[in-house]
Amino acid sequence: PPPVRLVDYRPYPFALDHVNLEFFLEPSKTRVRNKMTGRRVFGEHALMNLHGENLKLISIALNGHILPENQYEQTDEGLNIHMPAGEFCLEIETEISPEENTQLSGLYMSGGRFCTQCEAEGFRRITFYPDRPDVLAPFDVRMEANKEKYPYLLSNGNPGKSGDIGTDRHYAEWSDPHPKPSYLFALVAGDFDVYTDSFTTMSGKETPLAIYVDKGDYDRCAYAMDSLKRSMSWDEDVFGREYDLDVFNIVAVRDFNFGAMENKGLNIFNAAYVLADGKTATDADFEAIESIVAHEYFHNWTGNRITCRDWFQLCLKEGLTVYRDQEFSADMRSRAVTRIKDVIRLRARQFSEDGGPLAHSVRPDEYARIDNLYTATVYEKGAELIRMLRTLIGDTAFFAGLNRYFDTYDGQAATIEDFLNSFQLSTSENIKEFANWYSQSGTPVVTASGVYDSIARTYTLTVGQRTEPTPGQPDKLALPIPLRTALFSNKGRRLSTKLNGEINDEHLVVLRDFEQVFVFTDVSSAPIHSLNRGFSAPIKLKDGLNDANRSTLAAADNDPFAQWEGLQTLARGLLIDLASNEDGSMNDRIHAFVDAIDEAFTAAIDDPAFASLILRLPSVGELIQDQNASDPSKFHAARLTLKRAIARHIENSLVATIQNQETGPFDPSASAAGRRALKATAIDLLSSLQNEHAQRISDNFHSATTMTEILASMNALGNIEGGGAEGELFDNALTVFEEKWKDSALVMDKWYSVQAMSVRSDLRARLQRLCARTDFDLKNPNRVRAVAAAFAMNNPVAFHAPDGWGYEFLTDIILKVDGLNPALSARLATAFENWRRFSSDRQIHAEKQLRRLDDANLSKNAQDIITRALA
Ligand code: HT7
Ligand code: ZN
Repeated sequence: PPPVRLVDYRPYPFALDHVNLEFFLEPSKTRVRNKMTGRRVFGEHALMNLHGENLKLISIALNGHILPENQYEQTDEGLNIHMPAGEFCLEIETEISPEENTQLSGLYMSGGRFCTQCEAEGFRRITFYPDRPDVLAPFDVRMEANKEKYPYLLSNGNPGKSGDIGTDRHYAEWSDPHPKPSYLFALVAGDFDVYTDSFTTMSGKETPLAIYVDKGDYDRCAYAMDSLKRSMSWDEDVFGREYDLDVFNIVAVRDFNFGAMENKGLNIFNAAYVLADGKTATDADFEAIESIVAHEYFHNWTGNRITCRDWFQLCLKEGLTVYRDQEFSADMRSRAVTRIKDVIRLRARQFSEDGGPLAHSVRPDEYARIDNLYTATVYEKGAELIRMLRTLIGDTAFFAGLNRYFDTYDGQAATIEDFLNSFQLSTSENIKEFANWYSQSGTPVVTASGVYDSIARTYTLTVGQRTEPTPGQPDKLALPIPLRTALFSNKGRRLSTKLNGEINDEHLVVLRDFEQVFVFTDVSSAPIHSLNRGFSAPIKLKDGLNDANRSTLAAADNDPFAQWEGLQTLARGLLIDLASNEDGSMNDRIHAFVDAIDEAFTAAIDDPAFASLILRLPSVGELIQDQNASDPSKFHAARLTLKRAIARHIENSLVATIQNQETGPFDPSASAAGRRALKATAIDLLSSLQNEHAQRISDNFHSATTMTEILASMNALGNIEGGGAEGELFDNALTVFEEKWKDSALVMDKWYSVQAMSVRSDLRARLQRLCARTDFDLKNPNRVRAVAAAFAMNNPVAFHAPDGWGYEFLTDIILKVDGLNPALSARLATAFENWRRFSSDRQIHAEKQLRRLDDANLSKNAQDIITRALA
């Protein structure tokens, strides 16, 4: 089918004034009565197009009369109805089968409960409807179901009447006064444990809050609830946004394609991002819960109150909301550590997307399948654009622009143009060129070089930008790139200098052309430049510095991000060279690097979360991004060499860190998590010394009291490559873990993942065994991802095995999943996105599997990814 194009956008000719939905819930046959009242807004003879998919049509009535068949036509996409002029009341009854819905889009069953997922185009799988984000209406919902099996009946908005029907059935009504698009509709019916609390909003309104979870999970809700209350309070304090309904509900479900969904007043979550306690969740889990609960809550304003005109504008809500959740996490935790983690994630996921065949702009102008547009580019790069905008126009104009946007577009479906215009009206900066960041794909590469004139005391910094061609965009524009810049003396002292008439020890250099020269004056000594501090722009920087300069910056820079970045750049260069030099000629550089790491690590020891990041080396995935014909196993070997050098150098300190036992009750705070993060890093580094510390790590596994440490130890044992005794330690740990947690699906997902990420030689057989287990459920996305995504995304050595078995293994899973859940199979297929970057032997194997997928007559979602990957 032809792609959907932004230029083809046309407003809908009808407006809906009200939608009334009635559900008669049964797993195999649910009846849906949909009554829409509205009117034609323009176009005299317009047909009314209603989307519909997998629906059994029972009846249609228009203005109280059954509609004769010649007044409408049913197509593969839905219904087209000949409408009279003026107002209408359209009533449609359909039947659906939630229990047969394995796609997890529309109304489906999860763990015996009814739940929905309507974004992006799931509502059309519930009833015939203009399922597009620019058609907004207030909804009233009535649900009827068996009372014993489904005691809780929930939907959007505020609760209304409820009561019994006969002896075994009951009903509940909900009313959402805020006009919303269909993708924000939600319904849940089932039996739950309910964790309640309340929040008093800034205008003094007490709002009941509830989290609905599987029976038995009540004790694992406290952190999510606390995160929710902190999010509500933060959104008032920082963005002035108040909650606007009488209640706020969250439901956790086991089977979900994504992290969570921001349905108005009724957020539905993947249980993995709600449930946590000190025994079963890692610190990463706690951090993710805090961030996702906040993200979905923040959507109430950025996404729900103001929504997207069409799906091309997805970044309007997602980029802005990710930016808001990142700022929230930065305020709740360490700002520097949060920023570093955000950048690691951006580099791992977005930069690789932007540099391969799936590259697309933050606001694309066409797409084949909407589900495949929920990408790191739309989300993470979208957030970076908001951050850059704030840097460019300053805090005052930024918040003025946002408030203008909220005031102007509240209750509407908006575009990126509307959004940017709100800022343009609030700043004297011209942000016209900034819009190009939304339409141009690819990651700009920025180069810098400087010349010092000791007589004139000037430093002339020449900065250039270039963006490689991406699919459909051979020629690139110069983008406005804000680079926070400081100059340091070669002794590591930050220099106060003058740029554009302003004296400061940090300047904002805005690169607008392909090449530009910036002259700093009053420069007291030959400087070393520190550019893109805080990662002020999502670019790749070739800073023109040598290793000695970078070591100086790493030791001296007062900006923790810049310090960390200095070490990462050193490490990246070293690892890339190490991967192609196996003759020991690199020893001096390795020693110098290890000394730099040691110095920075020692200086950071009072901030364990940051110290653990100092010890982190760029991942294999990051290293291969700018390489061609690369062999991932060589990068893995290079990392291992460097990890060993670091581990040997600070071995005593690492051992002491591991021996530091936690006491007292579990503390989920960022500082306690930081201590555990350092311990996990110490375990990982010591495991690089192979069996020397295997017993110590195994002992740590058995004595550890937190999931973070337990998993770090298991991961480490799984990464000690030899067979023999260490293999037994790994297997023994797995057995103990399984025995303890076999009844907890979310914990067992971790057990699956640890194995899928192991580099041990028995991995292939192990994976086959895992997939043959009865609890390896292809219908459960968390379980499938625990094996397939963990393997393909986090185990580059095995996934890119020289004989191609890793590619074949993933392909086998994609083929099995696709018939059940196309959104999931398509996402798994993205693991092949950079197949052309690898050595020719790998390319041959990858292409063979891609062709296998291409020939398999897969879903449109998966086919879209495969076609683009092969193009
Ligand atoms: N806005 C939500 C997106 C989402 C989604 C998209 C496609 C398929 C399933 C989905 N579940 C949720 C999530 C968010 O960004 O908050
Ligand atoms: Zn979102």
